[in-house]
Amino acid sequence: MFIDTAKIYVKAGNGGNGCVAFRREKFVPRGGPSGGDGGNGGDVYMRSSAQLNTLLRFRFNQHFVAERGQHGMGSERHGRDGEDLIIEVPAGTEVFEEDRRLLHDFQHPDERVLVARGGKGGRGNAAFKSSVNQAPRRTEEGLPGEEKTLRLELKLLADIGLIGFPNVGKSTLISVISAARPKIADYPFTTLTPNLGVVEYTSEYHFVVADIPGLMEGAHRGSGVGDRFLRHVERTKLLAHLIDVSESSGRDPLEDYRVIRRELSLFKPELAQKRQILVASKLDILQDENRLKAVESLALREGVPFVAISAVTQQGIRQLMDLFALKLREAA
Ligand SMILES: Nc1nc2c(ncn2[C@@H]2O[C@H](COP(=O)(O)OP(=O)(O)OP(=O)(O)O)[C@@H](O)[C@H]2O)c(=O)[nH]1
Ligand SMILES: [Mg+2]
Repeated sequence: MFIDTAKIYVKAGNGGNGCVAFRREKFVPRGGPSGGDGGNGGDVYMRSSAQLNTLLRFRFNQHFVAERGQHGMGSERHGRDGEDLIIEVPAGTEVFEEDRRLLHDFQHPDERVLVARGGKGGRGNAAFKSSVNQAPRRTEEGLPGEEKTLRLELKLLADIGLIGFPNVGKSTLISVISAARPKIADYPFTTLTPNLGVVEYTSEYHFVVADIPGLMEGAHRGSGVGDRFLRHVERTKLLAHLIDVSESSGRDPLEDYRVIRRELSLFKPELAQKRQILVASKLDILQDENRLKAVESLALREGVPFVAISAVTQQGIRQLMDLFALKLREAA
């Protein structure tokens, strides 16, 4: 399981100090105490969002400090409370205290939890007036807001699953579009366990791609590395089916398509129903253009979005990422 982690520092706002003041009125020689209370410091909350899917944003922003309360003022005016701060995290995030104690497990979107409480504002001298002390000079200081270091953990779920025959270039693709560095080699079944990569489509929008071991005829019965890994793409929103259109596969690309589709439906019909994109790979070493055209018209007939790429020359990679982002938004 691929786990995204982040460490952040949160600090709730300090309370504002109480104020010492006395009324000054024209004909009143000794006015009463009039220092107002300080405002409370802002709290820090965390809220889970269905829109976020990685902790990547915390790589650039690790400090979260809520506003302090305003100090009290004369004429019994109270300081304004500090604004609360809300930190958005992906649903699925677990939040731990420094001692590894679980503070909260955000299982669903729109959960809101207090993680650091703001300091209470101090009372001004007006609050200390009593029958025995008509002119108190006493005030309280605002209390400090809570501060802590939190560790966030998120089990990444893939948005997109890369599937296809062995050796068609799935791992090469994920290494080109993300920071994942899986083993790549010119033999089948190089990949034996799934790899996940985070694609930073824009600074705000990221998605997670899973590269799984290659499939083959009979995979649903356990041939090759079998269908064990198909469950890793069961919860994805989109499948990208890679087909090596070059002669180097030694197979017919159309037949490859049919074999994989059949394996998907034999494994689980719902998988075959999932949204898919057809990706023709290894364009740079393709000789007979008709092989590409055949796959393109197949995609047209099946009504499946289609992109041709070369992970080596990067041709078509941008279009593929645009299509991924577009289809994921449609699926959301
Ligand atoms: N010329 C060319 N070769 C590529 C391209 N993409 C991948 N390859 C080569 O194809 C071979 C297989 O690539 P991998 O990325 O390991 O393929 P895979 O689909 O992950 O294979 P398995 O893990 O075995 O299922 C490697 O030798 C790659 O260098 C491409 O766009 N052009
Ligand atoms: Mg691989």
